[in-house]
Amino acid sequence: MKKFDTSLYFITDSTNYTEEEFLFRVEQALMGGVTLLQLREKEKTTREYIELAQKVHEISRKYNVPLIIDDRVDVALAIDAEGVHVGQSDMPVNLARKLMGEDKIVGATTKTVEQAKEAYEQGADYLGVGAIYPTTTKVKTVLTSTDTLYDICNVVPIPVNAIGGLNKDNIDVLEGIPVAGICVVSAIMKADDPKKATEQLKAKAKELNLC
Ligand code: TZP
Ligand code: MG
Repeated sequence: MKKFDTSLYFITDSTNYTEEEFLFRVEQALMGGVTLLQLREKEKTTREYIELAQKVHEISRKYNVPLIIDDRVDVALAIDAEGVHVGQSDMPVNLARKLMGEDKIVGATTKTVEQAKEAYEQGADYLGVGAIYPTTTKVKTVLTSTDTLYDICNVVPIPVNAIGGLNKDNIDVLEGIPVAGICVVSAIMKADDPKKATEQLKAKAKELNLC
């Protein structure tokens, strides 16, 4: 049975960390209470991506947190990850769903109401919408307004998460928008203390009724 909670969705970025430091930070975030984890690698070879994914999966399993692989259905299937996340330039959602099967999680990035409807109709389990704020994470993205985010939340019956430049000091911009949660990279990945940063984000999101 597919069960997942997008309320505090941590997306990793191993850039600038040794593997040991990276895995330590991922585990700290899991200890701090992230509810969903995405491994996102843009520079690695397929072999490197798989090897890192296996190590991350070993850790995420201990915390019963589903692991989502960014972009790569083949890597997700190869390591038996719980899901895959596809963007607008990646494999279309319907094909990712076909390959992953009904029991796996398929997430999609959408920036407009039309894209959101299409991803839902093609079988997406959740959506990431943004960037809400400019981001320093390596990504080609444009900003999505909170009005569009609001409209997307109201048009699809699946969890919708906000993403992009979010941290504990600015997520109040989401108050009143029926998001299922937030996705963050830097706010946890680059924190001095990733466990503490996760706990603080979670507390703030709860306070704002974002999850
Ligand atoms: N998609 C839209 S913004 C973004 C992605 C992958 C990066 C978010 O990273 P950060 O560091 O939380 O701004
Ligand atoms: Mg992608």
